[in-house]
Order: sequence, then structure tokens, then C-alpha cells
Amino acid sequence: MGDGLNDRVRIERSSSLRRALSSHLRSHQPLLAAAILSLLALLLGLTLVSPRAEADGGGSRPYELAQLGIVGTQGISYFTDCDDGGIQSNCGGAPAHWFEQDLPLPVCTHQFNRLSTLSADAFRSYVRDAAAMWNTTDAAVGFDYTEDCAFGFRWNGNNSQHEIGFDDSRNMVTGNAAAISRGSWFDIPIVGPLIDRRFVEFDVIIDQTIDVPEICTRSIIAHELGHVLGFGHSSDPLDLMYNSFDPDQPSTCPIEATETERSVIQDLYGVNRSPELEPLSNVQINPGDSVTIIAIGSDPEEDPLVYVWEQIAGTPVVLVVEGAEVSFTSPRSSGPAIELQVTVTDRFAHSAMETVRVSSEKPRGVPSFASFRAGTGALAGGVVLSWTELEGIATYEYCTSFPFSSAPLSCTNRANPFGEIDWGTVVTTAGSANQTRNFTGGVREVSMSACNTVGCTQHGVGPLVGGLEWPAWEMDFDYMAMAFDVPTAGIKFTIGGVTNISGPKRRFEIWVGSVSEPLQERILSCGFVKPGSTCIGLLTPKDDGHLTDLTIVSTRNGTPTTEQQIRIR
Ligand SMILES: [Ca+2]
Ligand SMILES: [Ca+2]
Ligand SMILES: [Ca+2]
Ligand SMILES: [Zn+2]
Repeated sequence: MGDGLNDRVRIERSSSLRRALSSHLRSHQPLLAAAILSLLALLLGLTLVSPRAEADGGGSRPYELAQLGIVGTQGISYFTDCDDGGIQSNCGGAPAHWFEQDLPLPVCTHQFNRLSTLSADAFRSYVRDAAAMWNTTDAAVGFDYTEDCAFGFRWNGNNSQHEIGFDDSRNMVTGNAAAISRGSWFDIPIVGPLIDRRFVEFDVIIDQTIDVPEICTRSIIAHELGHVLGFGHSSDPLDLMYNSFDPDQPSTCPIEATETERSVIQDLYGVNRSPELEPLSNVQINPGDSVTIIAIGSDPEEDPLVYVWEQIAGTPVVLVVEGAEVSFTSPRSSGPAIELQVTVTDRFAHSAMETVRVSSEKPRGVPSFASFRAGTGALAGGVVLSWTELEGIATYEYCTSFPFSSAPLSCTNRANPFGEIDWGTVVTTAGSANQTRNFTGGVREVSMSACNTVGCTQHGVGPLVGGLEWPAWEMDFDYMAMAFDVPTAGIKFTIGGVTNISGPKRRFEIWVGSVSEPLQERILSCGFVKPGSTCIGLLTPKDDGHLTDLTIVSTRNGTPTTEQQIRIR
């Protein structure tokens, strides 16, 4: 039972400010020991109040930009401005920050006294995500989240470990507070006019009893890590560093720094962007092959880069890593694809990631026939037959066979799933202009298979295709005919097409019929087809007329009529 004042819980980020002289610095830290006289600590907290109250004068105010020498209009203070807790003599002025030799800043988590509603994995993943988010703000600062802390079981001040943990009997998070960040720094110089400030240690302490939506727990962690980098609070309710949020309104629980906050952190540390990795192409191998993969990373600042390789799928293999290069021997038997992930990290733990799939499986799927069209560019002067591309393919195999024969006549390897028609019927005699010539031969069936080093897919069928050249009448065209029937599904397609390769424009018509009576139904009149143009006629399952023969009829005044009759069923 609460205090009964209000049933609407509101969590407010406010702060309580304390000044503390460190009392037990370890002797093996000469730098800190020397600075003991000016080591300062500040707590910035998130306070849970019900109803909302300005109990401790909370609420941030915009800092005086002129004091900080920063150009801009951000209403965001620095941690050492102590804006939320009243004026204090040793606050304000040069903002505290981490020095480059402290970066990337190692932070770790303690699970002791963890919120009962939060799993250890979820806690770690929220911290991991928040640290990664700050690492993408393009500033010369970054977190190295090292998972659970190696030393101790709960957070402690002055232990040289930057810890994220939960409150306990020490009761550091008091009243209705949700979390606090406890930072310490020293002034440079220790005595005399302030020039700079260097953070020494930060601990984030989360109340062990808060009950807020997941997004707000994530927001609290991201917000507190913002303090760790040197932020105070923002006066803009949309900013991650705003000092209050309402757990009933998840929209008040941002988990990403805004553009304004990115620019403030870049002002404080300078700009440093993330490295990039060139995309890795998937690899096809034979079982038992040795494989070497090289990642190629680059960094806008030419920071030194560190590569980490990790296997994320497939039968475990032994990775031999040498910088950007990884080698392994694949299992002797074909199995699921091996997937590797490479992460490249710059000096501030900004990172980029790529994955690569190494497969010793035959490619899956079947190329399906896609188009019959006049070739252009380097393929001009003929017809291009194309099939769909499949993933992870090294080469395609284009085959021709006699109609209704499964035995290939010839097969050739291709880089792309394209084929052409390099045979045809050539009529060398002229004859008379008013004759009609019926052709029933000269077509071949074409098909396409996709291959990697392990094997090939089944052949994807294509149409029956052929060509006619009759130089005496300037005829030069290619044509196709195809039936695509799925009897079990009651599906029937009938397709015919023609491309006028180089002859003068001719009229073409596409007919269906039987062997003895080929011209029963005209499915398309193409009109004149110019050289380089294609005409395609199609009967869908909704249409009638799926007969056994398809005939391409061509006419032109003063030339013979031709009929290419093709049995398709
Ligand atoms: Ca600590
Ligand atoms: Ca407490
Ligand atoms: Ca960089
Ligand atoms: Zn705060």
C-alpha cells in the first residue's frame, strides 16, 4: 500500500547533490592519491514520486552557454554543472570528461539484489544495447561493456571499477528514486584556476524495487550511461537526458540519444565515427575444404582496428584468426551452413559487423523461366531467354534438347541465367511471293540449372524455341512456344511469342489448334512487329483454347506467308 496520495505513479528524474571527499583510495593509484584533495563526487538520480513533486528542487535548467564556451542552444547541462542540485562552489566551469587513456570506458554489471522482474540476461542485454547506442553517437568516446564484473559481488565506490548494479542495505537510492549515477572526478590543476576535469570513477545504482515497463528500464540505463559520459540533465522532454518520465506513457522513455545530445557529446569529446566493413560474399565449398575469409574494414579517422571473428551457426569448427583473416577446415560431411560474424572495433569501441555464410550444400530451388525478349547492348541481334536468379550460385548451366526429350543435346556454363538461340531454319530458295510455307521442325527445348561447387539444381524448364532466316525475302525472326500445365491444380498456361530480329517489319499472329488443324483460334494479332521488337501472346487458366499446337503466322505484302507450327502438349 502506498501513501494513498495518487494512484498514478510518476517517475521523475531529479537529483540530489552530494559532495564527498574520497576517503580510502588505494595506494596503487598514485595519480588518484595525488588528486585526493580535489576528488569530487556527485550523484544524479531518477526519482520516483507520487504524486509528482519537486521535493528536492528537481527539474533541470538550461545551462549558461557562455560559461562553457560552447556554441549552440542546447538546454543540456554537463554532469559537473550540478544544475539539478543547486549551486555549489566546485561545480560549473570546465565539464568533466574521460581522458583518452581511459577509453573505451570499461563498465560491468553486478547481478546482486537485481530487480525480481528482470532476468540476468535481460539486464545484461539492456546495458549492452545502451552502451552500443552511445557508441554510435560519432563522438570520440565509447563504452566497453565487459558483462558481469570480475571483481566483487556488488557495486562499490572507490574500487576503480565502473559498475552498474542495484541498491541494497546501503540504501543509496532513497525515497522514491529509481536510479542514481555516482561520479567522481578531479580538477586540473588541483589548485588554482580550473582548466580541465577528469572523471575517475562512475557507478550506476538502480533501485531494486522499481516496477516500470521494459522500455522504461532500458531508458533508465541509457539515461544513466549518459551521465557516465558527462551529461547532466536536459530541459527538453524529448531528450534522453530529460529528468522525468512517466511509466504509464512509454513514449516518455526514450532509449536513444537525440540529435541535440549527439552534438553535445561530440562537442565534449570531439567527433569520431564508426569503422565500416565491406560486405562479405557468401561462400560455397566442398565438404572438408579449408576456407580463408578476409574482412576489409576501414575507419574514417584511420583508427587502428581490431577484428573479432565468431561462429554463429553450423557445426562448430576451429577458427584460426589472424587479424582481419579467419581460416578453418569445414566438416567432412555436408551439413548446415557455417555462419561467421566479424566485428571490427576502433579505438573507442565503435564497431561494425558483417556475417558470412559458408555452405557446402547444393543450391536450393529451381530457376524459373522469366522472359523471351530482344537482346540489347552486347546481346543485340538476337533473343535473350532468361530465368530467375538463385542465391549463392557460382554458375548457371544452359541446356538445349529436342522437343519432349529429357536428354540434353548440349549444355554450356554461364555467369548469368541467360540463354540464346543459336540455331535456326535457313531457307535458301526463294520460291514465289504468294506461297504459304508451314514449318514443323527446327525448335529445341531450353532449360536452365543453377550450380555451386557442390552441385546443381534441377533444370528449370523453358520454352520450345527456334528461328527462321529466309534471306530471299529479308525474313529473320526467332519464336517461342510453351505449355505450362499443373494438372493436379487444374492450371494451364499457353504462351507464344516472336521477336523480329533484323527483317523489315512484318505482321505476326499467334494461333492455337491441333496437329491437323493448327489455325483454330487466334489468341493474338501482334500487328506489325519492328526489328528488335517482341510480341508475346498468352492464354491463362481462365481462358479456353489450351490445345496441342501453337502456330506463329507471319505475313508481309509481297512476301510468302510463314507458319511455324509447334507441338506444345
Ligand atoms: Ca565502482
Ligand atoms: Ca533504496
Ligand atoms: Ca573511428
Ligand atoms: Zn539523470
